[in-house]
Amino acid sequence: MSRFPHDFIWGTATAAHQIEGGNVNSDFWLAENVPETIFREPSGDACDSYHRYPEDIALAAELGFNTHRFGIEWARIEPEPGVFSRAALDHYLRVLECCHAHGLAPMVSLNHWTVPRWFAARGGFEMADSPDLFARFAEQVSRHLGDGMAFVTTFNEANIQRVIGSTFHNPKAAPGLAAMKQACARACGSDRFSMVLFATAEEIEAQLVEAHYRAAQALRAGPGTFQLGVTISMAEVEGVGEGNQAEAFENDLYGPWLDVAKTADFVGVQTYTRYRIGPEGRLRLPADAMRTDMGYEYRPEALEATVRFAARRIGRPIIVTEHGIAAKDDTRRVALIDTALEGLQRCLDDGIDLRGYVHWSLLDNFEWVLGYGMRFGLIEVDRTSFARTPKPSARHLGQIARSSRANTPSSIKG
Ligand code: IFM
Repeated sequence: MSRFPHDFIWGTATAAHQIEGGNVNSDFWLAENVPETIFREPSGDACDSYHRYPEDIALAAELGFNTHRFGIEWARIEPEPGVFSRAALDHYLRVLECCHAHGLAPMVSLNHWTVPRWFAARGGFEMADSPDLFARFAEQVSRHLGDGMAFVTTFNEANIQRVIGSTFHNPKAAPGLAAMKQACARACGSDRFSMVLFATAEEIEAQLVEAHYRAAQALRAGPGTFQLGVTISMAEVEGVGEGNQAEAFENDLYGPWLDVAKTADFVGVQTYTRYRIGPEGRLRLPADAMRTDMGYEYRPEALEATVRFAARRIGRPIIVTEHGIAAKDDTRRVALIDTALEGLQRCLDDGIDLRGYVHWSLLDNFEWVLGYGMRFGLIEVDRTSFARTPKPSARHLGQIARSSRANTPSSIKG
């Protein structure tokens, strides 16, 4: 495993809402708690990382990583429109300082799907002025936190509406979703409630693209020398049979985001599986296919395929900003990591500008509508005591990171 460059980025990823706990002012908190919710369970205290982040960061460093990806929560930073919480910004400043103190380069997600409740209730990113509001938030982040960040990404899986649209907007699921959104709107005294994860690309994508550019501008105008990227949910897309629709499928999956990524310092590749596409569209998985606990195909080779795709179609430096597996059986995580990293080594051997690998996730956490049943973590979290217990996969990946690394990346400050 020592053929990785000595300054390769080795990290683990988290997201604010999935680990912090008590994110009461966010749109998701409300959606999880209305009687009409489609969530299996509410996020509640999550991993209590809002308070336990020093332990998380120390553990990541001790395991051997040199980068820590985490989200900052807009709902905490701007609890009311135009009202910015100094205390919340200071909290994230302490998180950044903690990363530096442990030799971890902070990789900050500006948006990992959650937004303030007030923003959702005014129409979220469906509104024409939403890019202004997102840029105003980015400007505050830049001013207070810009100096401490090594990497920043605007939207997490910017194309997510295209990826899961069919899951939530199909005729079977749609009534439940509509009822939940109506209940949230009612609770806010509004006639609308728009969430990033549950909107369609038609409704919000144009504003998201604009918001990305406006936020990037605000961030670049402020302090700091961080690298700025956008992350994209990517899957290996395999065409099957003559006349297959793989190319059309791919175009539809990524929409404008490949072009957007061409303007960023790096593209964040996030990969979990493969889609096989025939002449009539996506093929069903055969009954005997190997699956992850999420139900989709277990396909470690998909990461190499998507990194090669990103290199070919985007041509910017690449960081794998998420990759992992929902698996109660941790030996599957070790196997996934080993096979995927072999593929990444082949990419490097072929001269692809791949800068790093950030594993999803540091901790077992709140997997959105599926709740806490899905175990993506390198570290187990006791749901009552919040005790953290590294799994063998954590030591395994940490050891790979440590042994391949003589120096920390040049972008680490402090
Ligand atoms: O948990 C999610 C994360 O929030 C975004 N990418 C995929 C992960 C696993 O499903």
